[in-house]
Amino acid sequence: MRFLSEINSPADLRRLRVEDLQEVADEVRQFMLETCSRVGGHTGASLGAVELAVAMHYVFDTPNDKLVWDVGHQAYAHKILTGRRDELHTIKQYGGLSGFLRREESEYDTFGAGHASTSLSAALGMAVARDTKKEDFHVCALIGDSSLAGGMAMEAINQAGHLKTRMIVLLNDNEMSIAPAVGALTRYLNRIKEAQSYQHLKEEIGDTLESVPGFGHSLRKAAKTVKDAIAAAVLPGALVNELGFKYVGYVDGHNVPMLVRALEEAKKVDDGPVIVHALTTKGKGFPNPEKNYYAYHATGPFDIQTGKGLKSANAAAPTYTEVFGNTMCELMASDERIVALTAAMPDGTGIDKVLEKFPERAFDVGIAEQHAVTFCAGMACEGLKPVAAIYSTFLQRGFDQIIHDVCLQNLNVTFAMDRAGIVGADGPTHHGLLDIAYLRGYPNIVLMAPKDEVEMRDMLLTSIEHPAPSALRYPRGNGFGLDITAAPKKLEIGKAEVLQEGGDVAILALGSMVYPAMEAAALLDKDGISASVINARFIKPLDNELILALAQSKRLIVTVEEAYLAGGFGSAVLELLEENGLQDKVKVVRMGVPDRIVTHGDAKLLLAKYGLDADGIYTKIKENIEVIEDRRAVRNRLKIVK
Ligand SMILES: Cc1ncc(C[n+]2csc(CCOP(=O)(O)OP(=O)(O)O)c2C)c(N)n1
Repeated sequence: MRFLSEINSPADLRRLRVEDLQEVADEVRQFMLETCSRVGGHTGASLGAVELAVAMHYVFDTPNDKLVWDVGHQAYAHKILTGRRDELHTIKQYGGLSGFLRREESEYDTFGAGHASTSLSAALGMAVARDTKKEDFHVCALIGDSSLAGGMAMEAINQAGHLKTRMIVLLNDNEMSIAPAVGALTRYLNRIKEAQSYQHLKEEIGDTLESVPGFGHSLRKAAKTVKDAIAAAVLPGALVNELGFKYVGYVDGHNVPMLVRALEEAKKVDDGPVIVHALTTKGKGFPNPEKNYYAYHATGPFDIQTGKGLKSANAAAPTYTEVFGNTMCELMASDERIVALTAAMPDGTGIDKVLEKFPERAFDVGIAEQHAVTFCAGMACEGLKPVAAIYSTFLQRGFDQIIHDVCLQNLNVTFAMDRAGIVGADGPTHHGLLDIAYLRGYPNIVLMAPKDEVEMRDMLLTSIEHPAPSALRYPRGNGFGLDITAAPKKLEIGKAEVLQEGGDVAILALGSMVYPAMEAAALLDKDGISASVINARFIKPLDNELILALAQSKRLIVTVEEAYLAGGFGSAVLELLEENGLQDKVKVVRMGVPDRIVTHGDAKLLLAKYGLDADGIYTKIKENIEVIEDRRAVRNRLKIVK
């Protein structure tokens, strides 16, 4: 590497000549490919933004000038150029670099990211702070075409255009979200491109007409007027101007000198916001020529020659996501009122299958979770049965809509919350640990968590058939490989499942924690402690009758959930006991995630860290029960540790 090995900060990059930058970008791309082929990552997204990162760090005086990245999944080149090159191989691993941006990780990460569409608001905030403090630096936000369509970004455009704040938006337009970009804004951006091409064509035609002897000038004039009229109608750049933004573009987002020129032009605009429109190709340079766009966005380790994934071909059990997608197809085939929805995650949620099979009853609304929820509410008002498949973490965006539009009006909307719990490598921005807390506190909603994929099918049917709001939460990853050929059946709402009866302690386990609880009970049994294991199934409503009976008959109840403890399932159990005056009758120990930010890394490891596995449950119960040996009795006596 002629240049890259000497670039330890953007200042090193800025010492180079513009003519050398394309080679720098090539080296960055090669380095990224070599690293990602070994450790995986958001390979495709980041490969597409290599030249953008090089140009931005060249043109802007970072970190004095502020670069704000949207989502942050495309920022690997930024990490490489800002002193993190040698750590890139640790990306997304426990103790390693974050897969997104974190202020604690680097002074060049000016704003944390992970969820989409935040960059323009944050950048505008920084620009306004700069002006308020009478400071002088540039602020440049980089945002993808799909994230630009997110509600927050639109709201920021509205305010930036109104305030006329000096800031730069670099639009990374690859016509892709994770799947192909959808929506009217995508069409609009395409029209800008068409109009720009037309502008170039017009200039060429103009020159040709000019050269016609005798008539040249007047012909050109006429052509100009007619064509300008057409241009005004089709030139969607006008809309950009109407909103108070200047527009530079479009430019080839893989041509560094051109990008440098465009950004230099944008820097000169000092009376308001400006958009630089760069066209890029997602996965640029990825070795596999096959157009597999899902593979381009994020990859595991791959063969650097062929681009083929290196994951073992072991036949793993189907994921919850796959089972969900297939079950939706089954249920939709027999009930025409069921409609399905994803917010820009068709493959991630399993809705891709539904979109294929029932294109007229399935919707990809783009990165628009808030809209998605109220859109479902509207459909439910008219008798449809919408199922919104949204990751637990992204549904946080739709909180008020769930309350105000769905629950308050008691509408039949089902929220299928994939990736509930600890998700692993994507880390704190993506863990789905809050859904119980944010959904439990308002009337009308039924909230449940299946212990396995069979129960997930049952819960999906139960939710859809329940004429009111409901949500089911299920984890990332594989199910247990159970037989799922039986038709889903409706469950009784608010009824838990007693899996094992035991006298000493009751383990109330939720969702993903049910099987580990069974294993823990088996370990306890060897130590002479007999445990009841209850599959809670419902967080709301709780199985009051069962829990109150347990409180009367047991001296220790342990609740286990893969969620934040604050406001969680265990809290609900405690509240129930308190409401019934039983809080002093039984000791309750809650297991879950404490009030800490959970880092990124292997999910198993993180779960173990918080005691959320069989060993952890076993150990916790042992800490709370003292076995007092009694040789004369059939069974040892047990003492609850106060
Ligand atoms: C609120 C939210 N919803 C969904 C996602 C999942 N997600 C991550 S990247 C992405 C696509 C972003 O597309 P775009 O902005 O065009 O950037 P590109 O990946 O094409 O560079 C999506 C949907 C997210 N990060 N945040």
